[in-house]
Amino acid sequence: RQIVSELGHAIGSDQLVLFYQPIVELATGRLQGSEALVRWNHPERGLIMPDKFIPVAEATGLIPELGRWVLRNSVAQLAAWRRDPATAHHDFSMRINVSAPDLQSLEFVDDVREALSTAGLPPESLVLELTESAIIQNNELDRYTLMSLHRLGVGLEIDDFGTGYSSIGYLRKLPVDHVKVDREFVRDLGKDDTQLQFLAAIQNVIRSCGLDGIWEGIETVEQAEALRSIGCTSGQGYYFGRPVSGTEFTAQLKRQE
Ligand code: G
Ligand code: G
Ligand code: MN
Ligand code: NA
Repeated sequence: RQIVSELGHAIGSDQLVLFYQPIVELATGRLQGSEALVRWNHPERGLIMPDKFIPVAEATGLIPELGRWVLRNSVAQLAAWRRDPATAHHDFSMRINVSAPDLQSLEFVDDVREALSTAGLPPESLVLELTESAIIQNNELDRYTLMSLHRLGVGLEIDDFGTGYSSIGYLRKLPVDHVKVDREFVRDLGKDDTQLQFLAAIQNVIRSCGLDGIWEGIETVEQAEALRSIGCTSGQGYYFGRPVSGTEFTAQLKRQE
């Protein structure tokens, strides 16, 4: 269809843009990193959100090319922030979303290694966000790719945790470092008295597996405070900042210093 050829063209002609959303330390509000979120700046239709074109890219084989574009550009942006003394945060990391088909490509690990070395960044400055379904496909190639990425030293994160159909047993088995808990859990805070205890139990499971939990979808100060009160350390959401353009995020970084 038309969108497929247009998207193929868009990737090669600077129509994609990355927005960035802050990830903060809940206790202090200190910036820990950002998640890169792609948008398509279509010449006629304006800014198109990823839920409209990522599934198309996944279904039509465009994902590896789109993923490489996101990888290179996000890492270049992080390097630029680190180079400029006005925006340099030494332990600030970049998170990118990785699609299931990316893990099935043997070149993906090489792409990641090359993007980091071109940008002159250490592997731990990049965190790859993978959905439960991408990570639990249980095939040898995915497992091999995951282990290779882990050995390379990039951070691995399970995204949208808790919404899939997989068991929590894999938290102890997979080579992941971070778990981003799906925003539906925070959204339901305040619906009844037991929800906060339920979130505390999730956080305890994550911690007891030696993993770092990131809580997304935080929209109010009350939600941030409640999460902090049960020992959650990292968060993301409109309360701390919406996804914004690179220019705007750079301005926010400068204000933080
Ligand atoms: O930015 P927004 O909240 O609209 O993102 C919607 C969905 O699109 C999220 O699930 C997010 O993970 C996904 N997404 C955003 N950017 C990218 C990207 O660069 N690559 C992939 N594969 N998915 C992305
Ligand atoms: O699936 P993933 O976690 O990558 O999705 C990120 C998406 O979540 C982005 O589209 C972003 O716009 C959205 N998002 C980020 N913070 C919030 C929030 O506080 N509330 C809601 N409803 N969506 C959010
Ligand atoms: Mn994500
Ligand atoms: Na998520």
